[in-house]
Amino acid sequence: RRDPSPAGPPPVPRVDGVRLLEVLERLGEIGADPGGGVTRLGLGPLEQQARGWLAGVGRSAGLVPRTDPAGNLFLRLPWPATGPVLLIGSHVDTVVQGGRLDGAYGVVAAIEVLRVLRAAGVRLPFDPVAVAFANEEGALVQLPFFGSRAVCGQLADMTGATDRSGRGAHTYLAEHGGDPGRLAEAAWPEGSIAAYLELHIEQGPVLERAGIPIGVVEGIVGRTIVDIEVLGQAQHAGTTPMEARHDALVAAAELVLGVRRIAAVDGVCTTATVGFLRAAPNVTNTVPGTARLTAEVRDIDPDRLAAGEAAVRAVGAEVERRTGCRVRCTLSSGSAPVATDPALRRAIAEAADALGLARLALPSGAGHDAQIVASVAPIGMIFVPSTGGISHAPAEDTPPEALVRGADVLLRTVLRLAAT
Ligand code: HGY
Ligand code: MN
Ligand code: MN
Ligand code: MN
Repeated sequence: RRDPSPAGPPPVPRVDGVRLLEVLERLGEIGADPGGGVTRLGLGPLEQQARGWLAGVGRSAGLVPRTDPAGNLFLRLPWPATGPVLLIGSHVDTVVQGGRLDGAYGVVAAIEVLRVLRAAGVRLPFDPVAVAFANEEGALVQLPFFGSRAVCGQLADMTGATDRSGRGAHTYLAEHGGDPGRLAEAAWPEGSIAAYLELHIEQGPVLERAGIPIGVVEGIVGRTIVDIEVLGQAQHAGTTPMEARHDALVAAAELVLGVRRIAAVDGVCTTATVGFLRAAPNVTNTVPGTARLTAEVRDIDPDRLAAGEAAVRAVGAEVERRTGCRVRCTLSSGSAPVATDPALRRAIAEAADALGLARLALPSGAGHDAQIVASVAPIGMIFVPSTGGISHAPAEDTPPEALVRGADVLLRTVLRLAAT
């Protein structure tokens, strides 16, 4: 009989991959579209249902859930706080006909990390708290990052947020688990968040093309959304001569192409997109009288972002001159570009290295709650590859083993931060 080998350091805990994938799968059933994909709009009933279900998952795993007046869900360990809060999470709302991973993955992984910490009885010098921020996408009520803005005390520009029919954020909140009268209480005291970590799918093609499993996010682009209203004249489609028309949809079409050119041809900013367009009265035999569209521009550089917005307004003025339709541009909402924290980037990189996973530093072209939290705390973000680079669509996917790897990097990063 050989002597037992001397006891080495205890094994570093790993996430339960099967459990992680199962929770993600079941969460994806809430708001599942019949034709594939998920529609679970922020501040609506399905986001509330998702939050409630996750609170139940956490509770049965021994975690302590809490929902705040802005509709944010928090889950914490069942013992007294051991220090300042390390917030870990993302969002559970989706765009219309989105995927099952955007946001949801980061929340489910954060909960999995807490379950592992609880089961292993790991005490950290900070208090890890999982969060599902409300209405990150702003797909229904057009104020993206609603929940994270509330946590960061950025309530001022929230008051007028409505859906496209003018129904206010407050009405939605009151109906679906929030409390508009106590919204200010959602703000955390200054200095109470030590750091924020967000794990997310890349939503673009870079990692998959490079064959690299882990992305260390360097920064997040800023975004400006401009609402555009086109006022033409509704007229009879059969009797109005072509040269006598003020066709709002034709003007909108020129706007769509003009906005595209800002980024695609002139390179003023990185992206410029018209994603929403609605003409009225939208009938076959009437020349369209009005149209509404949104132009959003993005860049990691604040000056280029500002130049992108100015270019959108210039395109509007030019189309107005040429078409004789009135074109009104109004700033809808915006977020500034941010950098991630160097120490958190280092911790993520070391976590990936310890797990033997190749990594790549890259910027995020998508917006994330992290960029709002960056105004009050250092932020770090981890990416995993997106199959075909597709997101905000039903085909959004990431191989299961890649999802598990990302969650393990998140867990390792948390443990790493405790050791430094
Ligand atoms: O649109 C975005 O960048 C994000 O997914 N909210
Ligand atoms: Mn998204
Ligand atoms: Mn997201
Ligand atoms: Mn008629």
